[in-house]
Amino acid sequence: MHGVNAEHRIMGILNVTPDSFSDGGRYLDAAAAIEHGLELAAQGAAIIDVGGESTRPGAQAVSLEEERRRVVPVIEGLIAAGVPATISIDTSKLEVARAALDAGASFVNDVTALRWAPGLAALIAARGAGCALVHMQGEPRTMQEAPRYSDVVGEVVAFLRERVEAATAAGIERERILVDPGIGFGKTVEHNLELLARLGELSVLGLPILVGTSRKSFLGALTGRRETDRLAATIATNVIALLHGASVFRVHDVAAVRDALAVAAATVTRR
Ligand code: PMM
Repeated sequence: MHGVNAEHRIMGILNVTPDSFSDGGRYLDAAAAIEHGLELAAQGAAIIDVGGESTRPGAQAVSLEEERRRVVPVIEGLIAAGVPATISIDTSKLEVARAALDAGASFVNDVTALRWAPGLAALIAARGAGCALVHMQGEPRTMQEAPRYSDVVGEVVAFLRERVEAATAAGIERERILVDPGIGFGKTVEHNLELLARLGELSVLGLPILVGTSRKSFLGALTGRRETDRLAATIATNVIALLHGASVFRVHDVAAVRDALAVAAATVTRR
């Protein structure tokens, strides 16, 4: 194994959407969402990823006003409560990112890798914020219809290299960038598994690797489990990702994944 990073961090998922991947709208109420975010931090999440628009396959787009209305009170509430975590905003919209940064977020998780919103890269640079650059083939509404690659890992690496160059050219500091293969974003089960098995190849980019496998549908395809019963499968993929050099893990179930990664990291450092 190369590039194993014992100093890993967990990014806890706080979806403030009625149709989110697995939370089923439980956190649409701002007070409940703030409470859940504080709980994720207490369980060991170093980053809380607040999202107001679902990017699950086939999801409908949300208006700018609605997305902002969902996320801003939650970020303000977490900051007011002194949450001991970095707040990340999961958005592809310039205005939502700006409002979130104004409210106290300091990281932008854009699944379009700063391709869709002109000015978003410049905003992140001007604020000195961090960002995740995520690989996606196609767009969320249709990306799972016919994903196709000749070499999925090579294409993901080339894409991320180009996006890192674009981000740094816009003034974002390299030290503030995470790269993410975009598990499930325009990928078949086979593509996702190949990316996990060869994740270490992303280390050529020289940047920390973020992975998001939590409860995703390829885990359902492999286990036959529904979304809320995929914790064991989620843990397996996160341990695999850690062994292949990932250092940030985006998950719903922070406490369980934290324990699994603590054991995995403590073991690999003794090799
Ligand atoms: N996956 C989802 C949403 N945002 N962001 C990053 N950086 N990486 C991911 O893999 C990712 C993401 C979809 O999952 P959700 O609907 O459970 O949030």
